[in-house]
Amino acid sequence: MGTFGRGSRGLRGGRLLLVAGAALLAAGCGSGSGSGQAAPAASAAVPAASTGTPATAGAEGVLAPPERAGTAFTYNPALAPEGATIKVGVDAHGSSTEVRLDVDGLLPSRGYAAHAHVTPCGPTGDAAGPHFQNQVDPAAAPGKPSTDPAYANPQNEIWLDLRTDGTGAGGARAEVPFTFTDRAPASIVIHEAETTGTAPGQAGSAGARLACITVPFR
Ligand SMILES: [Cu+2]
Repeated sequence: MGTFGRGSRGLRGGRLLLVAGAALLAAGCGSGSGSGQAAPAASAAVPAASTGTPATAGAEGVLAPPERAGTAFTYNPALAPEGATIKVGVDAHGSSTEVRLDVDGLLPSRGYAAHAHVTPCGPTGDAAGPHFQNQVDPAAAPGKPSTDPAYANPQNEIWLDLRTDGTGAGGARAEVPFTFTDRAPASIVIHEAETTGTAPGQAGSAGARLACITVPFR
């Protein structure tokens, strides 16, 4: 009799299963970065397939044209085909943040520049706004993006340039030395250029916006 109520306690972990999928996305790199740290207690509720640190936020979507897109948009199906999958995992580690981007179904053996942007995706690529910057470039303004390497760099922004394999799959991982408090990015944009510019006056530039996924970063 005394044991009657105890069997259901494990149900408390059910909500954690929602984040388990995102954790698997982040685990794709297999870097094992958390090997020296004790696993959070919450991981006990995650099925044995969990192999990496749990992602604290993220999103997953299938590219669709704007008129049918919900989370993941393609603005150029020739270069970012409809049906391609985009996955983003966001994981805070103390004072730094790891962001992982995984794609499948893009063009094979091609580079794509990608970054975190400040607003959610919308009907056109412009909707995502400029790049998220931890320290905001005071010289930037609407229609005049930051191109100063002192601000437009992969320590102050989140750059996820990747190169696909022969099947169109690929991924990138960024670890940046900041977390999100009052401000956070809201999307990842995939650009036409194969890599992001770094020279003065071109830093952060990567050409037309091909695709976008709206991502909660916290
Ligand atoms: Cu960008």
